[in-house]
Amino acid sequence: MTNTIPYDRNALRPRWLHIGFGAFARAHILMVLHRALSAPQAAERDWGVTVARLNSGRAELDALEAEGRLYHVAETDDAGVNLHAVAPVVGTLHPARDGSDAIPDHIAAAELELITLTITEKGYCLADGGLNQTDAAIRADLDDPAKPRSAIGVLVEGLARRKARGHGALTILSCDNLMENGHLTRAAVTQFARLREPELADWIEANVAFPSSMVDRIVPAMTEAAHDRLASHLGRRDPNGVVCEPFLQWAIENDFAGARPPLELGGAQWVKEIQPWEAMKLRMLNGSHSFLALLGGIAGHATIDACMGDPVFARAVERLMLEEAAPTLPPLPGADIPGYSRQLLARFSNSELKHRTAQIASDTSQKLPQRFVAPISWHLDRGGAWPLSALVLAGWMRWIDGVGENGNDLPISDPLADELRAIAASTQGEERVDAVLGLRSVFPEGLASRPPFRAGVAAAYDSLRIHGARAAIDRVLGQETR
Ligand code: CS2
Repeated sequence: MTNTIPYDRNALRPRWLHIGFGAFARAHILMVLHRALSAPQAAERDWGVTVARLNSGRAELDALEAEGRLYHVAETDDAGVNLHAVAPVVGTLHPARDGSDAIPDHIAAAELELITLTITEKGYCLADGGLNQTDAAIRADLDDPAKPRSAIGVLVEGLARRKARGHGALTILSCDNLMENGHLTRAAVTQFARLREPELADWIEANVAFPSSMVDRIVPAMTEAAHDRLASHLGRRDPNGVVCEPFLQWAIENDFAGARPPLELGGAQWVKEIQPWEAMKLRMLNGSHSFLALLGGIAGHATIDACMGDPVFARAVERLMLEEAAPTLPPLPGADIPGYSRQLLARFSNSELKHRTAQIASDTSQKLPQRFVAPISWHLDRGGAWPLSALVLAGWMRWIDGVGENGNDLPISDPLADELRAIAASTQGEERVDAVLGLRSVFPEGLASRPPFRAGVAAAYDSLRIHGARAAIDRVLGQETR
């Protein structure tokens, strides 16, 4: 049954703007606020959120308005379903519907205190830990800053208007799967601002906080089948409804510019040092996801739970976590790594989610750096073994052929799609390995130029080509790795 809303929606004020109203934000960011507002001990019950999309998604926002700004989240696993009506949204914004001034003006409003972002890795337009000044969207926004289209351009234009109106402190909180996502957001925003006007960059440095955060909840993109499953619980279709797992975690660096919502009442944790949390989640959960998605997809598994039903994949992913990811992690007092990995294996096996391998394999060029570059470098520095990580990189090289081992489609959806297709069309074997490892935005020179790195990846790619994904993994499992 849907629970009733335990807070007064009329009391909510637009103190918070969320950019990127996708499935993840609905089931995680807004859900945490919903829980916090619902907590009987909540003192502040006026944190309302305006939700925005920048490009696609206008129809979803229109549908949300039509539904009275309310949507449903079904938390589900093999034990059952918990259905929630989620209602902290107080407004919606889309440039194509509301004009290009709407979001920047909203950022300038005195009442706004917090902006959260789920714009995916590529939304930050980063290169080498800072702004990618050659990115086409960034160039276009620098040429016409008052009509921005990129998230960074929109944030900076909003902050310029906020400065002009004399309104102060604001917090911008990144909720994407990047290491030190707050620092990266600060770098992208202030560098863009400095290219526009140095004074604006100085103002941002003095007035805006960019805490980092680690977010975790598995929320597959909604499919027709998922909408049908949700409707079977809800009794009707909800265009903005989401199906997700029961697990939720949000660790947030306690570094806000002003007031902060009582997110701890919704399950979030305020932490001093975020890096160990980020590293643990990105390398253990997300790294394993890329392993299962790429190699499982190649082997013909359509979903993560199907991979987990295959004993070779299930054993391999546990070993990847415990032997290749865990040793590389910075210390996190109190962390129970074996328990965390057992919990991850159970989460991946959730057969209600139908999390598509092809979805996780999208944007792999944006994901590999934070999931694998540091762990592999760690092993190379110490002469450690990283054969399963090598297979992930090899899997990406194989994925771009576009067809899996069962004749299944392997879609290439990636900001580097054109380069990847060109590499796939013109290279094989060692040449393919060198061409992919030559993608500098993915593999930094310092790693790509290390002979044992290239040799490890080339051997994995060979094994994958000769034996196929499952047998290549099985051969690694059968070996003594140290
Ligand atoms: C996944 C993540 O698509 C992906 O790359 O690894 O979206 C993952 O489901 C979340 O980070 C879980 O918190």
